[in-house]
Amino acid sequence: MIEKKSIEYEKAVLVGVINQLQNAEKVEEYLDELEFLTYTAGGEVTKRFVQKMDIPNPKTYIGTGKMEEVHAYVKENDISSVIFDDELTPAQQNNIEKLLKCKVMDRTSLILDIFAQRAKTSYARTQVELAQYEYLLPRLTGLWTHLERQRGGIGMRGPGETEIETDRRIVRDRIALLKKKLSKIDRQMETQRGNRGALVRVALVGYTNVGKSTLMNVISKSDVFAENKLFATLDTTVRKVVLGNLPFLLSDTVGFIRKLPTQLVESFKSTLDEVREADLLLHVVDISHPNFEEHIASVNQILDEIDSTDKETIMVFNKIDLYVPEVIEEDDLETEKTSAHFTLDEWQKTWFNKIGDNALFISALNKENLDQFRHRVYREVRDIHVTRFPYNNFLYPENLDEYSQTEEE
Ligand SMILES: Nc1nc2c(ncn2[C@@H]2O[C@H](COP(=O)(O)OP(=O)(O)OP(=O)(O)O)[C@@H](O)[C@H]2O)c(=O)[nH]1
Ligand SMILES: [Mg+2]
Repeated sequence: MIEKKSIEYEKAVLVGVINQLQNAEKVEEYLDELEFLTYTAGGEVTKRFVQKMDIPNPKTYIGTGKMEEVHAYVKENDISSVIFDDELTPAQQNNIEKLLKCKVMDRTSLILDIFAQRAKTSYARTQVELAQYEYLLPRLTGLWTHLERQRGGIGMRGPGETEIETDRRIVRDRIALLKKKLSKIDRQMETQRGNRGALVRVALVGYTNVGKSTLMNVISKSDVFAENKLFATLDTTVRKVVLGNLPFLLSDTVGFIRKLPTQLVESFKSTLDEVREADLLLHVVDISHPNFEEHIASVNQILDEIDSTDKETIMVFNKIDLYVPEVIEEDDLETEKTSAHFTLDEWQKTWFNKIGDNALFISALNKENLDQFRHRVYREVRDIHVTRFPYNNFLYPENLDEYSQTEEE
């Protein structure tokens, strides 16, 4: 498991479906994201297939005619993977693999693959491996031959047990082992967190690639890996940051995505503990992304899954340097104004009306409005600190021109 070494770009095609829940435009946007995921995993997309259908075909997800089209293209162009935007049932995945004779993946398995590629520490690798096995368990078929080597005959096979049942048992054992390993690390991490003392804890959360690590780096002057690919960060980094004379802990963690596989959320629970135990969330949003409102909703949904929705939250709209509204030409009387046409000013007003000064607009890359950001965070952290330690009356200067100190944990 987990092996995914050299990256040479494999040719892939994408498949999406238009239905009552997602119109043609949405599907294109989802496929844009799927293409970005494919690229992150080391694939190059050469074609997209889209079909309109309300109810998916239980055997092959898309219809027979469409499947033939895909098949012809795959054969002709030496395609190695066909990637579906929606989750396939284990049976569908099997059937399609047999028909197309190439790798068949869905969004979930692609995300798992990226996580496997990106997991560096043994902790992250254990979490990903667990998620991979849980995804695989219902998908085990007789074709899963590489287990044969590990099985090593004697004592492994009960009387009358079929091969596939043996495979399932091996996987279940492995899952149990990984869970045990994780809970041991969890206890260690809990102790570590307990040792951090009485500092206020702030966590950066948000969709993947919105600039969390970049913001972490400029605020804490640290050097967390950031790049223009999805899921650059898997492991949590915690830094002690001092604003004025007020120290607090800032953590940067894994980004979220639409339809984040539940297996991953489950096995990353401890990584997400950092979020769950935070006093304040900084929800970072990439305002230059056309779907940023949907991203906010996806993030909120995952926060809900880990019981973290009622936390104090500041919305940080990042990448204002890249934001360009759609424009309606003066002689165009047809197009109706939507939020896509909002200027940055209009967005600021809209959010100010919703949540007042809990909305900030910055550019972490160009360091725009960072002073405002620091002041807002300072104020919030100070309030939390004062509430928690009412008798701790050291002076907090309102002048925050000195932010230079940071320390590694
Ligand atoms: N133009 C612009 N680019 C930015 C800004 N902030 C971050 N970026 C870029 O956005 C990309 C993603 O940044 P990261 O900091 O890695 O994003 P992240 O949220 O940590 O992403 P994951 O760890 O993958 O979830 C990088 O290429 C950054 O240089 C910004 O304010 N403006
Ligand atoms: Mg990051």
